[in-house]
Parts: sequence; structure tokens; C-alpha cells
Amino acid sequence: MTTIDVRDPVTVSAYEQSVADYWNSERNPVNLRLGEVDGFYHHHYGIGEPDWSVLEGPEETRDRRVAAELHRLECLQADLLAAHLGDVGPDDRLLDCGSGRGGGSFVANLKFGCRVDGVSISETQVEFANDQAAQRGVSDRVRFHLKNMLETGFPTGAYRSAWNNESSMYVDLSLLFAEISRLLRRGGRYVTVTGCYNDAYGLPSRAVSEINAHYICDIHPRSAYFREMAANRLVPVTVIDLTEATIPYWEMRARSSLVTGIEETFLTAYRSGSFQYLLIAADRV
Ligand code: GPP
Ligand code: MG
Repeated sequence: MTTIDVRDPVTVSAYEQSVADYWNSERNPVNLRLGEVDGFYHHHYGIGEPDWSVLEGPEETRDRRVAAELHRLECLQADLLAAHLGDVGPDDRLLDCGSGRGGGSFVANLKFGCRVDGVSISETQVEFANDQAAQRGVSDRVRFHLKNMLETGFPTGAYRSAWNNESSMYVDLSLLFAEISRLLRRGGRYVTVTGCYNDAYGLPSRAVSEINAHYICDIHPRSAYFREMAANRLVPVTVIDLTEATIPYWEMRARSSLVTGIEETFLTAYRSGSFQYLLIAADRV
């Protein structure tokens, strides 16, 4: 018998409550239809070259083909992140900060056979993800908790690796990396995939500000990641600029029936050089 702590109290600021409200009511077909393709529900974007031929062929099956292709690109992104989590063994514990509907945690559990804890401040997401864990028969290994990633209450040094997949723009990085650094054991690995604004462009462009407004987030400058990692014993080991690799995902999404209205803004932000899509992996020293 496993107990699931969805009713644990979670400390949230008024801002965080507004973010939780967004995710509690979020039902975007671009996330649900893609998740239904194979049961991995992701809340991140895709990378890699799409098969553009899915736009051709019978009209009545076009939406299904495009959803499957966008989902394939999301899965490539999740696999890339998981490939940077280090040499994880089945007895290790991993932490998914901002775990959404659980897709990334299940990818990691499947890859390594390890335990995974996901945290989210959205009750709806935590319940959805724990239902997925039960359906998959992995509730004893993969658990989702209604907790604030800035103050999880989890034991110090308990984790082999931890990640944020497009969730660090909702939090103060100095607080986040202090908590990550506390939770990771020495020699552990942290990975973030994130959209950041480009210091070399200047301050946030209009497009970046529109993305912030769309998701109620606060996209950080690239510099802040490295500054706050350095301040919290997290030493970057790999940095990959995924900007070019994610643009085709947005081009295909913009031509699909699953648009949310933010597609052209992302394309403008990336093409202007004001916005970058990065993977940063760091060692906890
Ligand atoms: C992805 O989630 C987006 C975020 C978590 C926030 C912003 C990310 C940046 C890189 C700025 P999603 O898959 O729920 O978004 P969408 O509904 O647009 O697909
Ligand atoms: Mg999505």
C-alpha cells in the first residue's frame, strides 16, 4: 500500500498561486493530444528535424500525423535531457522539479529503473501524474508530490541527479539552486533545459516579454544561470544551444491545428537572437 501525499501542505506565494491556477486549469490540446500518442504527457517543446511529409496525405488523418510528429520531437528533447543525467543506477533517486503531467519522470524511470520524485505546485498535475504512475504500475518507484521546488523538505544529499525541464523560469534561481545543491549528493548532476534571454542582445525583447505574459513566467538572462550555479556549487559540464534545433518544432506547430497563439512569438524571439533554448548540465561539487 503506497501513500500519495497530494494533500501535503505546500507553501506558495501569491505569485506562485497564480502559476498553480494556470496549471490547474490548463487543458491545451497541444499537450493532451500529444500525450495520448503513447502515454508520455510532456510540458516542453521539441527538437530535431521534423518529417515534413506528415503535412501531406489524407486530410482526415493529417491532425493525427502532425500530433505524432510533434510528439516525436518532444520525446527527442526528453531523451536528450535524460542522457545528461549521468551514470544513474537502479538504486539511485532522481528529482524532477516542475514535473507537470509526469512524462519526463517516466522517461527517466524507464531508462534507469531508478526511483523518481516529481514536484509541482499544481494539484491537478500531481494527481494526473500519480494516476499515470498507477496505470503504469510504477507507483512504488515514481511519485509526484504537491511541493514547492524551492523548499521540498526532502532529505539533504539524497539525490543522484535532478532536473528542471522548462520550469526554472517560474522561480528565483538563487533560491532554486540553493535547494538543488542541498538535495544533490556531492558528485551529483543537475540538468536544466530552458528558454533564456540573450544578454548579448540586451534586455528582454518584446517577444520575450510576450512569452512571459503568456505563461505568467519570468524568463531569466543566460548569465543568471551561470552566476547562480557558480554561487551554489554547481559547475557546468555541458552547455548546448538548442535554439536552431527547436525552431522546426515551432514551424510545424504553427502549421498544425493545435496552435495556442504563441507560435509566431517564439519564432520571432528565436530568430531575432533575443531568446535562446539551452541545455545546461552541471556537476554538484
Ligand atoms: C511548456 O509547457 C512551457 C513552459 C513550462 C513555460 C515557458 C517555457 C519557456 C521555455 C519560456 P507546455 O508544453 O505546457 O506549453 P504549451 O501548452 O505551449 O505546449
Ligand atoms: Mg506543450
